[in-house]
Amino acid sequence: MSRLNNNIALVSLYGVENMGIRSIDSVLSQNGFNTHLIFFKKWVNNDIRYPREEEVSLLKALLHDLDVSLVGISFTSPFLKIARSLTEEIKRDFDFNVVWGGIHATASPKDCLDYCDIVCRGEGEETMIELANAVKEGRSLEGIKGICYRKENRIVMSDMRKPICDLDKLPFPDYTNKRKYFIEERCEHKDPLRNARELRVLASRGCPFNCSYCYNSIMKKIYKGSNYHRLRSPHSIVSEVKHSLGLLEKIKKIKFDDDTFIFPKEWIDKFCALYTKDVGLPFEILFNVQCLDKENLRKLRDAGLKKVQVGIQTISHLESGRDYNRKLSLEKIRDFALIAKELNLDVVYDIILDNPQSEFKDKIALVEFLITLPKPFDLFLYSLTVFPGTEMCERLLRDGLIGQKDVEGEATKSFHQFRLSFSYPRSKEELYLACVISLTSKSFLPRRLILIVLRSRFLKKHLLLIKWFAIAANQVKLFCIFIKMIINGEMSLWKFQEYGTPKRFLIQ
Ligand code: B12
Ligand code: SF4
Repeated sequence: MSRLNNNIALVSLYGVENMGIRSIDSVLSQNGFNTHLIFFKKWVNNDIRYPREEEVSLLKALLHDLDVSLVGISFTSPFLKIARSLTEEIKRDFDFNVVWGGIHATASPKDCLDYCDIVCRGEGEETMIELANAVKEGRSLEGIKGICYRKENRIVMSDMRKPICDLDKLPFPDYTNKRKYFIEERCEHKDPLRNARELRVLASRGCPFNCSYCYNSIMKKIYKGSNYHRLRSPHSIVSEVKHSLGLLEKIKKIKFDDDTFIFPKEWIDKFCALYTKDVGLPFEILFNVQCLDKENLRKLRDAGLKKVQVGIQTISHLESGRDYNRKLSLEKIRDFALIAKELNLDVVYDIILDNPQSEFKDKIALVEFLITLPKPFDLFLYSLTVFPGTEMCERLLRDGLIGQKDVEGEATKSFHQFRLSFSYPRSKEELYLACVISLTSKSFLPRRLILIVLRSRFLKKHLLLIKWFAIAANQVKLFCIFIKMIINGEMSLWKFQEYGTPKRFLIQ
C-alpha cells in the first residue's frame, strides 16, 4: 500500500447521474473520509467522443491537488477502453491504488485486473468502507468481501458480499457543490446536476425478472440464494426526494429509475399518501406488464404518475421467451394499453431491433401488433447491444452469431447507436422495418396509411422514399415533444445537448 491519508477521489465516467457512485460518496463521507466526486465528461446519446488530452491532464492535475490515497473509477461496459487508458495515465504519474467498480467490473473482474489494482464486484458501499480503511491503515486486503486483486502474481477473488438488505440505512445522495468537480473541456468545481429539471430516484434495487440481455441476468447468478430484489420504505424515499428538492431548485418531475416499479398493495397505499402530501410533483416509472394491476396504477396516477415506460422488446417466441427470456403475452400488453388510456397516462414502449435471431416475419408481426395499440404512445427503439456476461451474450457467442469483437467493451457500438436513429448504417431490411415501426407511434398518421406503407412493394424497393417520409414524420413528433417539454418547464440546454442535435435525432 502506498500513501496513507483520508482523501479519496471517486471518478464517474460519462455519467453525471451515476447514482451508484453518489451512494458510495455519501457512505464514505458518513464514515469520516474526505471524498471528492469527479464527473469526468457527460454522456450524450449516440455521440460519445473519446476524451481530449487536455481533459486527461485536467483530471491528473485535480488528483494531484486533492492529494488522494485511493481512486475509485465507476463505468459501464462501453467505457472500458476509456477507463483503461485513464488508469494507465494515472498509474504512470501516481502511486496510489486504483479501484474499478460498476457493472463491467462486476461482470468481468479478472480481465479488469490487467489494468487496475482492485476490482469491486457488486454493490460497493460496504466494500469501499472496508477497502478505504485498509488503505488508510496500511493493512492487507485479506478478508474483505466482494473484491478481486493480485497477490504475489496470483489473482485473489474474495467471497461475494450479500446485497445490502436494509436500503433505508443508506445516506441520501449529496447534490451540493461541495467536493464535486465536473470535467468537460475545463474543470469546474460544481455538481453538474445543480440545474437539473428531472430528479432520478431508486425506490428499490434489483428486479424480479431475468431478461437475457439485461445486467440482471448477471446479478442473479452472482447473488444467487440472496434476497436480490429489495424495496425501500415509502418514508425513506419521500424523505430523499424532499431532501434533494431542497438542494435542486429547478426540478420539475421525478423519474423513478427502478428496473421495474413493482411493489405490494400496502406499500403503494403508503407511498401514494406520503408522496401526495409531501412532494406532489409529476413522476414517471418503468414497468413490466406482467405485474399489471389496475387499482395500483389508478392510485399512482392519483398521486402524480404521468408516464409509464413499458418493455415490449419483441413479440416473437413470446411464450417460450426464446429471444430475451421475457414471457409476456400480447393480451397483457393490450390490457395495459387500454388501462393506461383510460387513466390518461402517457405511455412509452421499448422495442429492441437489429437482433440477428429475429426473422423478417416476426418483425412484420411486431408492426402489425403496434398498429393495433391505442394511440397516443411514444416508442423508444433500441438497437440490440450485447453486454458482456449476460445470458444473451453467452448464447450469441456460443451460437457463433457474434464474436468477442461485437461485445461492448471490445465494441463501442453504444457510442453511436444505442437508441435507434435513422442516420446509422443498417441493412435494407432493418432500415425498412425501422421506418415502418417508427410510423406506428405517429398519432397524426392514420392506421390504414401505415398498413399501405407496410404492404407496398414499390416502397420496399424505393427505400429512400420511405426513409424520408419516416424522418419527416419523426421531426414533426419531436417538435411537438420539444414544445411540450418547454411548456412543462422540463427542457434545458443540457437536455437538448444530450438528445437534441440533428445528427442524433432519435426515433420517438
Ligand atoms: C440510471 C441509468 C442510466 C442513466 C444514468 C447513468 C449514469 N451512469 O450516470 C442514463 C440514462 C444517463 C444512462 C445511460 C446509459 N446507460 Co444506463 N442505466 C441506468 C440504470 C437504470 C440505473 C443505474 C443505477 O443507478 N443503479 C443503482 C446503483 C446503486 O447501482 P450501480 O450503478 O451498479 O452501482 C453500484 C455498484 O455497481 C458499485 N459501483 C459502481 N461504481 C463503482 C465504483 C467503485 C469505485 C466501486 C468500489 C463500486 C462501484 O457500487 C454501486 C453502489 O452499490 C442501470 C440499471 C441498474 N439498475 O443498475 C442502467 C445501466 C447501468 N445502463 C446501461 C447502459 C448500457 C447505458 C448506456 C450505455 C446506454 C446508452 N443510451 O448509451 C448509457 C451509458 C451511460 C454511462 N455513463 O455509463 C446498462 C449497462 C450495461 C453494461 N454492462 O455496461 C445498465 C446496467 C442497464 C442494462 N440494461 O443492463 N443509464
Ligand atoms: S424487466 Fe427490465 S430490468 Fe428486469 S430483468 Fe427484464 S429488462 Fe432487466
